[in-house]
Amino acid sequence: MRPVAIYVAPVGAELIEGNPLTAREIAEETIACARAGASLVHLHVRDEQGKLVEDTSVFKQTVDMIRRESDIIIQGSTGGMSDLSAAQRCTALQVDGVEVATLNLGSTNFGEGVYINSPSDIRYWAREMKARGIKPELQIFEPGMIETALQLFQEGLLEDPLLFNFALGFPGAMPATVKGCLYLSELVPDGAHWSVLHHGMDDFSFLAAALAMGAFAIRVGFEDSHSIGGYTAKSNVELVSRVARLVTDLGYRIMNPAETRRQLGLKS
Ligand code: KMH
Ligand code: ZN
Repeated sequence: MRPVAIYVAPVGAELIEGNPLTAREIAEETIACARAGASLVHLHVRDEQGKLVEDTSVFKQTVDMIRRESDIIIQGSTGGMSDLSAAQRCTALQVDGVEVATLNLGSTNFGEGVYINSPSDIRYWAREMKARGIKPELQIFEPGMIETALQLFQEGLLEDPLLFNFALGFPGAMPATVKGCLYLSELVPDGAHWSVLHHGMDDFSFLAAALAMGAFAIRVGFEDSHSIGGYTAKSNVELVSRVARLVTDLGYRIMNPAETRRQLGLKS
């Protein structure tokens, strides 16, 4: 049976009911998601009001609480729309326990907003990750960003295995369609892994198609959507459980954190 990983991004920017915000709430939700099958958690450096900040105190407490109970892989974010500088956006990399971090490979519109990731900032974050032995997960919003990743690989800023995450369905960016996902999957080099997140998640069959196309992982969570295939979830655990059921119903098996770590080539 092919192994598949489930990632969870539990904290949304929208302050909806059930969105965990305090260190304890995020840690408890993450631990419950790990029990439901998630092997990696994607976390931003936020304060307890959910605002993206430079100060890592809530983030550190969250990581420590998770670590006491679970071996889930911790992914820090260098992304998110904010007024933070490039240096302020990567304070997660300084926190013990962070093994993977997102690296956004270019700029895109999000609705009426503009999500800026300039080439010089991308190189800066890639260097910071390399210096700390933190594995980048390459956030891809459109096909040109894969080209940029391959360019950074040529420059020695990225190493094998390359980990791609196709972030699809954001308003104004590449939609979450089967053909689009297939096209992106064919651009990634042999030996690389790719995963998907579907902003809004109105079409559950898209996730099934991504799995059939060879997705290494599916990411769900309130950061990307609190509904799934028309159903509004009350917690991240519900989203993880729904995807876990999909994975096993399709005849795949769910990877635990240790196996996911090995497959991703993580050092820790
Ligand atoms: N929430 C999206 C903007 C990141 O944090 O680096 C995708 C994302 C990027 O998770
Ligand atoms: Zn994020």
